[in-house]
Amino acid sequence: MTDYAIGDIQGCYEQLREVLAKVDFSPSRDRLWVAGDLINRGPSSLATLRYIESLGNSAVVVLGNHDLHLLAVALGGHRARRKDTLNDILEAPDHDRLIAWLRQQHLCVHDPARNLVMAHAGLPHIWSVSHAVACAREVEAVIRGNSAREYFTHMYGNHPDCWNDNLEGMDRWRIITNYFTRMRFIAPDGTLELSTKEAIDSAPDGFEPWFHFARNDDVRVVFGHWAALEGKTGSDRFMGLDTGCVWGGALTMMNLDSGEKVHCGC
Ligand SMILES: [Mn+2]
Repeated sequence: MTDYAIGDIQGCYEQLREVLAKVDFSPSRDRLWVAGDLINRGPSSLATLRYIESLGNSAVVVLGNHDLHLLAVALGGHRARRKDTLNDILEAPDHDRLIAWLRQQHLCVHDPARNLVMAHAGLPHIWSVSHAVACAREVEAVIRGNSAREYFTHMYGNHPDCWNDNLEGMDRWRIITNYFTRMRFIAPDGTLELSTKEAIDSAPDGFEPWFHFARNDDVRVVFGHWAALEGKTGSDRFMGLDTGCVWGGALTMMNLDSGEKVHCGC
């Protein structure tokens, strides 16, 4: 069995199948870790979602901001945006099943045997792994439960912009969601800066990429979300897999045992 991790697919279904074929991926034998943003912006969101759902236990999936956006449109009364390519999913006969499946996915997964965490945007230095997993489980329960409609209606927003143990309800759910799915630049105290999306050298004053801060552990992190990094973090520990497939870059998949990467141009 080989475990592979893949970055933001964003509906690039053909490239997904191409990169899987390159390693002779077999769901009966191998496992695919998907770092979020399965859908949106690309041409084949529905086919991508159906395929990953069909992998069953052979897929380990965390939700990205685009996946949450689909749920916010489907459940939270938000309108699709002009650049969204979600209509094929919203109008699909198996829409309800796909949405129900998406609601069961994680915000963060931890594999202690591999000393590995996967989250779409990353892991903030202010949280231990166990705290991060506990925070993820809190919001995952909301997404699956009776408060989902309220959560998705009020999910969007940049405030609060910093973690605080005393936060409750929607403010708490929103900041946890933003750490796991939208974070790029962060301040030493954990304050998020969510408007800058460019490369590392564009850090606003007082902020650094989240993976520049020291941690009290040596956990490795697989993440996506930040295409402008072009897969480079300057550290083997922090594995950025979003190489901007949907923007004309490449789809990147990594063998989690060997660290070897396979690419497919888009
Ligand atoms: Mn993203």
